Order: sequence, then structure tokens, then C-alpha cells
Amino acid sequence: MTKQKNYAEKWFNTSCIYQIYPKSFLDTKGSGEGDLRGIIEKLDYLQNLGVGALWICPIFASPNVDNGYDISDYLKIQKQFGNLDDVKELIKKAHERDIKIIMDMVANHSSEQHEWFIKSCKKEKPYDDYYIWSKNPTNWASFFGGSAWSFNEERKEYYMRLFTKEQPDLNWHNENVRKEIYKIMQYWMDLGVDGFRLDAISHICKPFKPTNYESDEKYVMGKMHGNGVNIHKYFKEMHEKVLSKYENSIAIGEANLIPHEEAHLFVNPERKELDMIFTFDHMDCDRKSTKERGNFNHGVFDLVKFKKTLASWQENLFERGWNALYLNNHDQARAVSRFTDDINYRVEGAKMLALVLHFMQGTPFIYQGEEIGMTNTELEFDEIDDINTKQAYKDLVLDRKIMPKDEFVSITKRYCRDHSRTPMQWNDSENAGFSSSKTWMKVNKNYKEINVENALKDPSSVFYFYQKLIKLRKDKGTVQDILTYGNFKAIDLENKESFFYARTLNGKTILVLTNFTNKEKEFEIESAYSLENAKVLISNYQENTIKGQKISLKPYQGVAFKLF
Ligand code: TEU
Repeated sequence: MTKQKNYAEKWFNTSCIYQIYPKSFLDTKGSGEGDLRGIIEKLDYLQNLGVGALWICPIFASPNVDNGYDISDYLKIQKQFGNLDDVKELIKKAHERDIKIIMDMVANHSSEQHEWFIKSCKKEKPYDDYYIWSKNPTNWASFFGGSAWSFNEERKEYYMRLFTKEQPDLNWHNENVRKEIYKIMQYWMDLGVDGFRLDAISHICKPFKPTNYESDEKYVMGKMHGNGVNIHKYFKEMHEKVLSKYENSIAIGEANLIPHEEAHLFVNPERKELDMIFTFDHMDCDRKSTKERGNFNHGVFDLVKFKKTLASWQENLFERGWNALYLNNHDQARAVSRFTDDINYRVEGAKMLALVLHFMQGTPFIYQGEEIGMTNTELEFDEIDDINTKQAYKDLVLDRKIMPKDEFVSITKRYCRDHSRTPMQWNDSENAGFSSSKTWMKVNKNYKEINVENALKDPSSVFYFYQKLIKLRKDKGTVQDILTYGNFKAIDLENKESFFYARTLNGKTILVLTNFTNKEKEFEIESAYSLENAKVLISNYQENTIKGQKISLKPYQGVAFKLF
């Protein structure tokens, strides 16, 4: 069989990656916060699920203004999580189970407590130019509300910070900064780590000073620094100096504001830059993003836009690069709550979303708890931990008075990042088996019903559905080839109730049909995809009623057929 491709065969073409937010995964010390030993303890569980790699959110020394996304020492492990021996043991035991380890590299910015920044404030050489300093701040906005600049009393200058004031942006145009970062990456790779998820990496290249610093329109976030000058040069350099030296390494960029049409420039293997990038547009199909409010808006889930966005990424990267597929992560409220009816059809909805995602071309990412259908939580406003939400509240409600508190609160109930950060639900014992003491964040009340122990006992659980999806991608044969190399064709794109698509390779097609409503619906499938010999590969219901080219799908039903 000829395989349509121009990309190399890599381990992640047929694997899934599981994302761990260590603070909320498993606490073995009784501190109320998760730790590295907790991950080691659950490696058998993760192996049973079938995942090929773990992406672990930052575990490095940090004052924790943004839960580890503000690193004060890239070579030290945050005490709460454990120590270097734990990391070594985790790598060894994961590798024994054929699971790779991917670290989270936060290199767009450091913590203000990093010694580089402390020295930069004193203008100490060579650190004086490690950050982005200016006497005249621009009108750029921070992603988290307010200005993107803060004043430093010691140096009597402003420094740029696209996130919080405690997260100063590093100056990637300084060669010494890049060398430091590559050295850190090498250190972890030499220790046995398999690669990196690169945080906010589309923003590392700010325009050169001073000519075009002033021209940004107020509150147009990211316009001047997303996808900036030299970005490809630096990725090529990173590849050459670090990633290319290690067989099977992986680099995944978190890259918002990169247009579909340009994505291949980042991930085409021939260009030797990154392996894949996370994009954001499909996660904004149930809320508007506006100049004034960023994405702190309510909205209605626009399924057509969602389909078109995903289809466009599939088409734009076909034979030119590889997709990173996700619907959940630590920055997003739970997809099953946002895009389906998690009260009446949680199990069906969770499985259907998984099916939609896992049959596309790319590497599927599973965020902890997604595999058991964990949902949004009941969030009290004064219990919110997320710094993004807190700062947006200050900016939008208190300072700029753009919306009343009630409206802001109702937005957080649906979208707050904390929804994904509640402790992992392992069983129905106190604190969901996550910890023996008071947990850093409240456990979701539904843990008695939704937990790993229950899922493992029930052959029809969300867990086993994920296990099956992962296996379909892993098992060698025609299905694997189609999932890996087949083209993607969206069907009936304008339909507001269904998401249908086909994956085809050498005339053999897999058809994915899903009903995105809470009612049973009949759909007519175009004759190019004859249902005559359709065989079910996987479905979240026992039954399908096919009559000719008509198929009746139950609420949130998802089914994948082999048409050959
Ligand atoms: O996220 C970058 C990013 O673009 C998000 O902060 C996004 O703007 C936000 O989540 C929308 O709600 C990365 C990390 O994933 C995030 O956890 C960090 O807070 C951020 O970088 C700063 O390091």
C-alpha cells in the first residue's frame, strides 16, 4: 500500500499523549498537593490506558504565581513535587513501560525571582539585556489583563511581561539567552527526558526596538509579538543545537495566533523546526474573543465554526505536517461540559468528543480525568485560584468597569481554567483518593460517581472507550494506515447538528458520524459514502439504524464505520 505522506514515520504518529497537571494528579505525602511519586504510582494505570507519552506540566522551582509557569530555576525541582531522584525514577519506570516523558519548557518568560532577572534589574553584565527593557512602554495589553509592561524601581525602566508582572519576558534576540535555554533543554534530555512542550512559544519574538514598538492598536493582544521576526530562525537553531541530537525527540509548541495557512512552516519535518503545534481557534467556538474583553465573553457553541476550524487545520497540514489534537488541557474548562450535555448525556458526550478527535490526523492529547469523563465543577467565586481569572476580574470589572461582577462570575462558571485543575478523581473515598488531607483545590462533588475505580469496573465506561480508541491507532494494519496517512474530508459542513467526516487512503474509507444534539436524529449521508457494507469500528451505543443512505443517531451518538 502506498502511503500518502511527505513526513517521516515517528513514534507519535501512532501514539497518544497524556497530560498531567502534577499539583492535582496524586498526593502521596498528605500535603494536599500532588507530587512526582504520585505519577510514578499511577504508571501502571497509564500503561493500561495505552498512552505513549506523558506531558508533565512544569515541575521546576517556582514561586507559583501561575502554578509553575513562572520558573525561578530551570534545573531544580519544586520541593513540593519531590526531587531529582524522583524525576530519574519516573523516567526509568516510564521507559520500562514504553512511555515517554515530555517536560513543559516555559521559555517565553521566567519568574521575576530567577537570578537572571534579579541581575538584569541591576544591569549586571551579561544579564542586562536578558529581558525586554524600555523607558517608554507601548500600549500593548497583557494576556491576563492590563498593560504588558511593569515598572522596575531599581532599574527605573519598564520591562515587558505578556502574562503577570511576576513573569518577565525573556529577550530571545539575545544570543546568550537562547544559549542558556538550549543548555537547559540539553540537561534534561541528557537525563533521559524525551522532549518538550514549549509554552507560549509563538510569542518569543518581539519586534526589534525601537522602530515598530509603538504602533499596536490598544488591546489587540498578540498582534505585535505573535509569530514575530526571526521565529523560524530560532526554531531551526533549537532543532539543530538540541532536538536533532536525540533520536525520537519531540517538540510541541503552544502556538496561539498562528494562522492555519502558516502552520506548516512550523511543523513541516523538512524544515526541521517543531514536530507539532497547539492551536487555539477551535476552543473559541463557544465564546467570542473581543478587543475589549479578550475571551471573557459568553457565547453559544457554534458547531459549524468548530467543524470548519478543525477541518481547515486538517486540510492545511495534510502531507505538510502533523497536528496536535486536543479538546482539554489545564487552561480550558472541561470539553464535555462546554460542548455536550454533561447532566443527561455525560458518558455519551465524553465518548463522542473522543471519537471526533481521535479519528483525525495528528497526535491526540488526553488531559487527566478526560478519560473518565470528568466535568466542570461548582466554582465559588471567592475560591478561584486561577491567576488569569483574578487579573481579568481586576482589569475588566474593577479597573475598566467593562462588565458588572455578576456577568463576570457567570462567565467563570463556564470557562474558568480552574475547572480542569480540580483534583483527579481516583475513587469514592474522602478527597476522591487524591489526598489524605485538605486538598489545595476543592474536589468536584461528583467524585463518588465519577472516578477511576468505578470506570475500571464498568466495561462500558469512558475509560475503556479511550483504551479502544488508543488501540485502534496503535495496532498495525489498514485502520492504522488510514488514521495515520489518510486524507480528511468533512461532510455536510453546514449542518448544525452533526459532525461527519471521512478519512481515506488508497480508496479505503473510514467514516465518522456524530450527532451533536441531545435528541435522536435521522441524517442522510451522501451517496459517495455508501453505507451498504458499513462495519462498525467503534460506537458509543450498541445500536445504529441504517436504511439505505439514512442513519438514525441517538443523542450524542458517535460511530466510526469501515466502508471496506
Ligand atoms: O498559556 C499561554 C496562553 O496563551 C494562555 O495563557 C491563554 O491565553 C489562556 O489560558 C486563555 O485562558 C501558557 C500556559 O498553558 C498557561 O497555563 C500559563 O498561564 C501561560 O502560558 C503563562 O505561562
